[in-house]
Amino acid sequence: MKPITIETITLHAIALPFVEPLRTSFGEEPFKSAILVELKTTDGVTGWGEVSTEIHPGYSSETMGTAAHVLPEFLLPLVHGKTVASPTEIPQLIASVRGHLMAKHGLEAAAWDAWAKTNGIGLAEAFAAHLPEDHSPRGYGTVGVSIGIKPSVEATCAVIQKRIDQGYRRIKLKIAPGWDVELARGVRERFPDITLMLDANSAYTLADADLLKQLDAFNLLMIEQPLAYDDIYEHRKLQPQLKTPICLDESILSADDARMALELGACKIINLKPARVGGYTESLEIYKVCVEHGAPLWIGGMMETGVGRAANLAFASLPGVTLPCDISATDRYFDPDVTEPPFVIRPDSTIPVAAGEGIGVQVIGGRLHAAEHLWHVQYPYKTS
Ligand code: OSB
Ligand code: MG
Repeated sequence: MKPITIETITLHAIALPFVEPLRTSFGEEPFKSAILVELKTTDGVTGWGEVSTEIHPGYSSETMGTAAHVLPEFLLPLVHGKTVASPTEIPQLIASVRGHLMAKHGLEAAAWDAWAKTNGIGLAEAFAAHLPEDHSPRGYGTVGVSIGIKPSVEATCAVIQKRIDQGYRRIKLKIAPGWDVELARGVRERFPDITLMLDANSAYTLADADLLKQLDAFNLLMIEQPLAYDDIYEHRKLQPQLKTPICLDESILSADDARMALELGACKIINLKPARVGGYTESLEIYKVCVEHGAPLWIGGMMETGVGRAANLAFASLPGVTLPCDISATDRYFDPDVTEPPFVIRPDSTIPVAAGEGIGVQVIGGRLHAAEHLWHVQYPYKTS
């Protein structure tokens, strides 16, 4: 495999209107925000990565503001002019910066795309090149859809029906205190057979164990992140009280966290968001931990643009990703996205990995500029 030498990196802060925003237990973002990382190598190859930070420090402590500060000030100088034989060398180059995992992820992702393109392979093959031979990519990801908090159970059921009609075979509903047991009961009555799961985004405490136990009645695939965003210990106390498997999202920032959570019994399933754990190098380590433990694994999402979604879908095509992923079709998120071609859901709830080298989708210049303009109109003080 050929190495890459990083010549220039350009950051694009963008805002994109959502087709349907996602209300969670911590609120709703006004539009999709991200910093797209454009990396050029000395061979003239361009790689793209997505820093999928939000405006508010609700899901993550990182924001558009922290990423716009840390990338140019601290991270980019550490990689400028550097040659790497593989993108898996990027984390050690930037290890002197603590935290800022989403910013690091976007930078590393751009290097993955450039490296795969330099070597004439798709991103899924690039990931598989760092795994044992029996982990060849499948060419598609099995996916579901995440539905936000709606004004009523009726309104939620209408969206579920629309998503089922589009081909989604796994439905995830956001919950919050007061929007949980009655929601699950109402949806189950209306849809007795769908694969259903809930995501609490850390809205409960151990004192709510009796309420959470009531959710066992609804045959849920899992409940995601019921307790605190930085907790493993109390999830370990909750899991034995529930029949429903707990899946950890916010609490898992590294392969060490995943190992600890699985071995302690704090969860039975891992949600792997490459953005949350600092990139695909750490994601590959988490993947290996899950394979080793026989733990079900799926890829979560940050409502990514086509840049981030293409790479996550490539990762989701690896055979150790065993459950449907939060990677939906383009028309669930944006009209239009900043990339072409769009991702389209098939009737069996799969999305094919984009064909071609690297991420396999093209960034459309005019749409990128429009999205940059919208960001600067909304948040002129955040980036230059
Ligand atoms: O908890 O999974 C989450 C989006 C923003 C912040 C947190 C979460 C989400 C999603 C997005 O659920 C799902 C998607 O990208 O389709
Ligand atoms: Mg989640």
